[in-house]
Amino acid sequence: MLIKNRDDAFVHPVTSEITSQRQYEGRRELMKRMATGVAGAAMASWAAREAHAQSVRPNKLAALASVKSTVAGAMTMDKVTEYKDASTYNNFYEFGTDKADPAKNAHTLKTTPWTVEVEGMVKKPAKYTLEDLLKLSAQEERIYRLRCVEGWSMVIPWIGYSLSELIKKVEPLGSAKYVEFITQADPKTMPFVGSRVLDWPYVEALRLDEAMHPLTLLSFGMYGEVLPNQSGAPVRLVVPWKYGFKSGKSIVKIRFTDKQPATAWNKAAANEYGFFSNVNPDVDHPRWSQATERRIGEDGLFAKKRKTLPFNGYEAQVGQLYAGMDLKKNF
Ligand SMILES: Nc1nc2c(c(=O)[nH]1)N[C@H]1C(S)=C(S)[C@@H](COP(=O)(O)O)O[C@H]1N2
Ligand SMILES: [Mo]
Repeated sequence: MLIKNRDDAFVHPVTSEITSQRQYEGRRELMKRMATGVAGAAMASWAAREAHAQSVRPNKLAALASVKSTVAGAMTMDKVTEYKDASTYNNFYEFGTDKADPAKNAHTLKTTPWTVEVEGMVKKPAKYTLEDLLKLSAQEERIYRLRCVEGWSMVIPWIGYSLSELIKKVEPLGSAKYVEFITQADPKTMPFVGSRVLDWPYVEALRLDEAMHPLTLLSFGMYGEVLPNQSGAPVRLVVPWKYGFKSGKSIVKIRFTDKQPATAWNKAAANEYGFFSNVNPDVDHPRWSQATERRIGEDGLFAKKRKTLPFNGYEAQVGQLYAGMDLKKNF
């Protein structure tokens, strides 16, 4: 039922899918009755899960737009991944390393109030509240492929605007060469911050020209709704031509610098995760091939693996950024 609503919302993004409080109560009541009635234990646990999903489901935020993107390459004809998969198969190590952990644990993340501090080599450093950020530019829906370095991919209708809109507002100095994204690291609300897998906070970075590229998205929502916590609420980056780990979640600070920042996965294993991390089927990870990928939702017994495309299929848009660079050295 939930999923069907979401598909409708995707096909008709303008159609409101807000459930009225009465309908909502009604549905919960129905599920409770089913759980306590003749349906038995299996149904009871299903209903409990469904009721939980309903209770944590965010409201559609009025500030989220559903205008289809006009940025070249920002839409794909690939089938959109089911919301259920996109929101239950996640990497967000602050909430555990299992793909199912973030959906289970991220309800403790506190997303209000939220501020993003922009600092470093800019003329106009500023502290933005989430509300200010939401209003800073017109939002669009962009359907991007996201390719994880582990060999799976998804297709997600994100909502947000080009990060370049924010960058233009803060006016980087001529000396600024890189943009660093520092994410939330609060041990009180993020149970695995402090685990030894990574150095916290989770930090990622882009070269300034990559950050300015119109495909680089500052995202507040997906599937017509605010981001669920496990997807990086309330604001994250999506850099579709790079491996997923470059897309930092739950960003609290954006810093402009002239030196290449140390990034979380690069610090953890520099030989496995380079600074650029452009999707490249010709450069294997030291422990596995990057030539193919598994599209989440297509993993039946007979599902064929997909060929991974250079720059995740966005080469026409971003290839120029790397003209003359040895992409095997600069992986
Ligand atoms: N803060 C933070 N951001 C993160 C991660 C993380 O562990 N912590 N994981 C990254 C990885 S490895 C991937 S593949 C994507 C996954 O995004 P998704 O769960 O929305 O698909 O988020 C990236 N951003
Ligand atoms: Mo990833």
